[in-house]
Amino acid sequence: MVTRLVLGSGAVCQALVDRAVESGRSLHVVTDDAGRTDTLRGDNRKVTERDPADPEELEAAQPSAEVVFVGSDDPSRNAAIARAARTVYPGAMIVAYTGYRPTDADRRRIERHADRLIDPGAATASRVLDVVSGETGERTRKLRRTLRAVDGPIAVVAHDNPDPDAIASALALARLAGVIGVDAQACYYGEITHQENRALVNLLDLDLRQLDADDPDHLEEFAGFALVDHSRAGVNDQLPEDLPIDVVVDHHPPRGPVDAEFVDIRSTVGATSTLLTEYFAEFGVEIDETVATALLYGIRIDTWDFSREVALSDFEAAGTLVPHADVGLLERVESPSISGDTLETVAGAIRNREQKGSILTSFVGELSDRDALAQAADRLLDMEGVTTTVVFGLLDGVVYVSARAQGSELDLGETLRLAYNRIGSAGGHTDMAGAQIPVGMLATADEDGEATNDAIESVLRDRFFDALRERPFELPNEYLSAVSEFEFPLRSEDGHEDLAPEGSIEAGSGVASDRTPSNGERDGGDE
Ligand SMILES: [Mn+2]
Repeated sequence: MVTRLVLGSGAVCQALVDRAVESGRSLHVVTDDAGRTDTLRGDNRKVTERDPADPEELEAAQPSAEVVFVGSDDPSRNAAIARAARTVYPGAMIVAYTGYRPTDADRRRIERHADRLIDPGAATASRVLDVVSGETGERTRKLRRTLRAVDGPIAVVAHDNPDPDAIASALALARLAGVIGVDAQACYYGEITHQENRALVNLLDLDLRQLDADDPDHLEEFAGFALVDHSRAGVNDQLPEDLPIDVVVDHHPPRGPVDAEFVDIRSTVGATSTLLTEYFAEFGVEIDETVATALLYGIRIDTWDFSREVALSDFEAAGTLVPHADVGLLERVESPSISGDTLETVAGAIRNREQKGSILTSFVGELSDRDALAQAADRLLDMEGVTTTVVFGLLDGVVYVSARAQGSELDLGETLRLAYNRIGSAGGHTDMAGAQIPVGMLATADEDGEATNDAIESVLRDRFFDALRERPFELPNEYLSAVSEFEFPLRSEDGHEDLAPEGSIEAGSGVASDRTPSNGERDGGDE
């Protein structure tokens, strides 16, 4: 059994412990914070009161561990704990939280001993909890181990007549294997017939091997096999049914038993390419332009340009890929329903988003095309848990606002009028509204009418939330809690409300809200 160890105490530790226990994982918490041990105690967890920064005490508390999370609120304390953990558990996967307001030096000291650093400012709440709850770390560790265990080249096989998602995933997994020193080749049976898919392969000059099932010896040279975008040998590929499979990465629910050393099937995401994009981040490998372009195309095709079966992680993956991808090349591959400019705007909106409850706001900076803003507001509305989107962008000295709502009781047109009519013009319907505000009208502008993006963003965001607050009688509870969360971004248990560094509101509020059963509220609100 994998031993999961949590060292330290604090709001993030508490959230992690609660979450892990909910999902049935057992944990061992070692902390010298006597005041915390009571709140940490409960089912499926052991709490030992010892100093985790002292190697001897740590070893006495827990002689061995596979996954270690370092999570106190204090950066220098986390550095000391990470060092002790590395001494006692040299082979463990160590995930360390930086704590609040880490200096660069703190960060470097923690990084020296940790495999992964969780930064409250950079990471989104869901990501932090996913990583610290150990799921992602363990998955990555196991994939690495499985690939490395293969003695010889691995064939990464796409399904027959592969589509862009299968092609990109095969290529990406082969690349990842290569990075950790394992020889691998992206392969497929059948034909790449679709004209756009051929164009993709040719324009990116993709290194794919076509396998020939009629040649009895064609698998001889491979020592291992991985399947992407499908999950069973002999089903939708021409491999022998009884061939031992090492790795499966897929997003389709399997129709029968899947037998492989490592299986990662997540049918909640829209594309296998999304999963591969995450592995690049988890492996700490920079995505090159070819792979990024192919993966982005894979996600777009499988989610119909983010309009169907799209999950939050698909958006996040696209947001990660766009800066690395050759978006112009994709426009030569096909005539997409979403232009390159729009895609950049949508990706920017995803990267800059802030979510308070179910309300998502984002400032995308300079626009090349007004229509892109409306499309961004539309597409972000498909994100899980989002019922309202408000997106801001700048064009020729005017700030444009596009807002969308779905399944909410909010009157967007009214809210935007209330928020922006005095400084610009605003209007629209309950579920779709917009506004235009000359930058010179914003109080933050100097004499030349110039204002920084940050200032514009905070003025517009504040006005929107102020307008929401002025109409409490129409707001369901969800919005009220979203608004108060916005004002008090982090409520740690010992009452410190000012611990969060600027820019960490997202992670802080996510951790706090994760402890309340917001799903129930949402379901109620939707009815
Ligand atoms: Mn797919």
